[in-house]
Amino acid sequence: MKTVLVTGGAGFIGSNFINHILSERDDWFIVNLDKLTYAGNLENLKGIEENKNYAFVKGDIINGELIDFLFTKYSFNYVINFAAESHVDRSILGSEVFFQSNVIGTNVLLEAARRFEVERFLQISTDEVYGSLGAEGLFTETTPIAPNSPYSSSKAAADLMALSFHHTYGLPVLVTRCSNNYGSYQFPEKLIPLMIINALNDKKLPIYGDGLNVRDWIYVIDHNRAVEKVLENGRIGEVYNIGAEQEMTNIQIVKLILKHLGKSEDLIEFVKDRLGHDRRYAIDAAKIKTELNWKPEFVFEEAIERTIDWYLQNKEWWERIISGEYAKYYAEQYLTR
Ligand code: NAD
Ligand code: TDX
Repeated sequence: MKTVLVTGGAGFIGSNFINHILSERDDWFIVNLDKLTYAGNLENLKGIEENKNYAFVKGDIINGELIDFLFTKYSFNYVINFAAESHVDRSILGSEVFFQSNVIGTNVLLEAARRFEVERFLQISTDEVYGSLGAEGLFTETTPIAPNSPYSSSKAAADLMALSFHHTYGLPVLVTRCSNNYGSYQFPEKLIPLMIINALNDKKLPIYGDGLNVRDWIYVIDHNRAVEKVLENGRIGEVYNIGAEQEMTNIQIVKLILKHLGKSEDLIEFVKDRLGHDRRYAIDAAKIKTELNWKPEFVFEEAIERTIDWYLQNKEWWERIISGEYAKYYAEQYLTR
């Protein structure tokens, strides 16, 4: 039995991870530490509280006292740090909380992991740390780090700090850099859920700039299976890219969503571009495929339909979000441009 600290487990990827692990295995005891920011939602984990291999703690990863208390209480074998402020647009509106949570928070966890001698520490990083690509080429693990937004620079700082703890102290660190995820429980500020929900509500779909920016999409379950593999079998001190070779322009994605929902393309509205908008991300995932025998199981066309259907069937989940505290930000950011 391993005790595993999962931070940020009430968010999109973390909650999918916990639901996935606890439905497939009973050799992990998971402590989910989450601050429950606007993006954290315990509804994503409905029913899990009953599981004997699960405990939830509401708290901030920058709270060193709490972190020490939890490491003492649970003697964690593994740490997986999903917790982060994750939205690029918000980092452009205000960067401070990104540095608090993403950089200082990661540092607090690394310091505790070092003192309490955990067996493995997995830092969930992102492909955005590599910056932006032109029309050709892919990010490999040796591509120089060159983040462009306050979000991605905070993630790059955390990523490099984690690797430095391996180099300096021998902390058993692993880092994953994944491409854009989609799937159930994604907060409706991100492209895919935002467009689905706006289309369902016959609201305009705001596409930044010319809509030709490219992202490389992966279904959240494929990402999480890769996380599980890297944590257990990855080589200590190594970085693993994760991606599903599924590049799409934003306009392609939006048109596909409209088609699936039977809505008119007249809903599309081109709006002012995101400041410093990265043009293209694309991941070379050869290393994880050859070393760890991982490959994506889902093809985009099916998994996006599954995702759209999930939002159709879980209207209450997102209606509570867009009518609650988040409503003001949502209205200002996405409905009035
Ligand atoms: P999310 O915003 O949906 O969830 C983040 C979670 O972290 C929330 O539950 C929030 O409450 C929690 N959190 C934030 N600050 C915290 C703090 N200081 N202490 C404790 N909990 C805190 O994000 P997501 O999309 O699920 O992303 C999860 C991780 O994966 C992030 O580290 C992100 O950088 C990384 N990532 C995301 C993607 C993507 O496409 N979404 C791709 C690659 C990497
Ligand atoms: O309203 C929109 N209109 C639009 O054109 C929104 C919200 C986005 N976009 C564009 C911007 C990007 O080119 O769609 C693309 C995807 O945008 P986001 O969903 O905000 O994702 P991105 O900026 O690519 O970052 C995501 O992937 C990497 C996650 O939010 C990060 O957490 C992750 O690290």
